[in-house]
Amino acid sequence: MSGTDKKWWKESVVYQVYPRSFNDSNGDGIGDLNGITEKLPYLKELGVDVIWLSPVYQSPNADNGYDISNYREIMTEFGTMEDFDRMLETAHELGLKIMMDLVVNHSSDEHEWFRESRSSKDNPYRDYYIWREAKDGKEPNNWGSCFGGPAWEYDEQTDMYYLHLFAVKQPDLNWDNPRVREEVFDMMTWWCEKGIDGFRMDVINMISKDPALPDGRPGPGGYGDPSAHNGPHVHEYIQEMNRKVLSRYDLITVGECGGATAEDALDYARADGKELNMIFQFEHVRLDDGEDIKWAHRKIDLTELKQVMSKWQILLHGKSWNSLYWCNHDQPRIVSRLGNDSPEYRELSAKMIATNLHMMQGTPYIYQGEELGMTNYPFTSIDEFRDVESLHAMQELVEKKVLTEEEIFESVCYKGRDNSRTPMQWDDSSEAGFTTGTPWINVNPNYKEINAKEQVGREDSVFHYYQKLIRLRREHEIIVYGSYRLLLPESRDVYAYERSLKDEVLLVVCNFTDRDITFDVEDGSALAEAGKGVMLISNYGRETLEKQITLKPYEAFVWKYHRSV
Ligand code: TEU
Ligand code: CA
Repeated sequence: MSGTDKKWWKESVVYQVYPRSFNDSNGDGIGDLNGITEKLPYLKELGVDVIWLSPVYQSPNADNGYDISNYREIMTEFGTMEDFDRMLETAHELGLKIMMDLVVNHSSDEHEWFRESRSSKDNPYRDYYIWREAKDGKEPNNWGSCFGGPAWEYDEQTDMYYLHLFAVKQPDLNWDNPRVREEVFDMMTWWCEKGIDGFRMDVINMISKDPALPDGRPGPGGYGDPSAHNGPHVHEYIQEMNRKVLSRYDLITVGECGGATAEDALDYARADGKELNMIFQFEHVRLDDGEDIKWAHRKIDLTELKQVMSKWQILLHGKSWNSLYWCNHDQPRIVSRLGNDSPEYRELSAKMIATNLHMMQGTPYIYQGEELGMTNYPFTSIDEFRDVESLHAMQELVEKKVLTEEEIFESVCYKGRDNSRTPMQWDDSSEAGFTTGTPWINVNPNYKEINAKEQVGREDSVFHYYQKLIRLRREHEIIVYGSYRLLLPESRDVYAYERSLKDEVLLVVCNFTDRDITFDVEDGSALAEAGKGVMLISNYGRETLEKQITLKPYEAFVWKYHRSV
């Protein structure tokens, strides 16, 4: 295999479902599998190929399913294994594939392995997790957990500490133990045999820890940064997983790799197919972080965004494969973050941002509600939050005087993960049609204006625009396989780029401002042939191009032409 081979997963569009917030079929306020099955025709109509399901396994929900207590059972609130099988079968009948979330950096502390492991030092499962003695009466090193506090928890029973890079209830599995790896590979094989179509791998670049467990550089909260990314054996373990499981099936695989550089991607998403198909990188969603800290934020600078996106587009072309995403269950809503969620510009800017991403090279991921231009939630009090990360941050950073109460609240409102976890807005009936009961988290009050039913019924909606972007990808090979060139790198207002394949060119132009902007088509792309092309999509109904045009606020269009030689 080489980096330019054609593959179905390069030509696919993925839709992420966060089951807890998608559709509740039995009125308990929690989304479930039967709720998803009911909505598969909606996803078919949108036109996506693959559904990534956030975790549906048995879990005490300390982190909404990212803390798994049994990898072969379905979470009680979500239904039964029969419900799962029916969902999978219905999806396949409709031609939709199902990608499972694989969360194996850690399990729940309620997993049988961990119960055994913590019970005694000589238990056969002891070495399934990472246990260490106290050092000078304290934690074995200075590492902090990603959710705040130390990454070590003291356990009285055996007078030792266990490692948890995330919540206390998410102990890290010990991947250096070959039995752990076999257990994980067996479990993956079991799901593949059921007929699932792929895996999204949670924090997969953190599974191999430096055995010396060295102190990390302390951040603002006082804890050290764990040296857990790209650990010494990470590629060896992923290659073993590939040999023993992935290579035996025709799967789509994406590894979540926070902190990965584009160079790292060439190793994880190798053209020779020995590891994963692609990774989720984080560089573009960290551009509004404060220095060293997620919870201080600044405005995204468009020139920096262009630099980051372009670097990934260019470096991976022909050598690896990109994933393309703005949103997921950990990120705020993109229209509130990078666009303009006022009634006047919400739809226009949502379409513009979508155009910008969907015309790039890579496999696009759409997060539920993004196709409607769903917005951040208007939080007014701490009781409205559910997320372990946000709740912890609000407590800890105030206690440690890193930020004031007002500062952290403002920041969590802007960037907190609950923004994207509010229920899917299906229609304008009570609770947006998500549940007949009381939802586990508030519905965004704007559901009367923003909902699927209204948008499916309206030709110029954000929904129909996404539907068209997806269709274009299927119809124009250049969108999948063409090369990329950034235009006007210095512009702080316009993001314009070209894609090329043989003699075909796509010109993609996006105005990221709420102002009229003059754009010189000739300057931008040496486009003498402008008059002879065709408009593939435009959020203002623009049909033709002149040499100089005035872009309207948040205008986006895609022009396709043949380069004369
Ligand atoms: O996320 C890993 C991760 O590093 C971040 O996205 C994290 O959620 C946080 O936003 C850091 O500030 C994955 C999952 O996507 C996330 O939902 C889980 O909470 C986490 O792993 C632990 O399983
Ligand atoms: Ca339910």
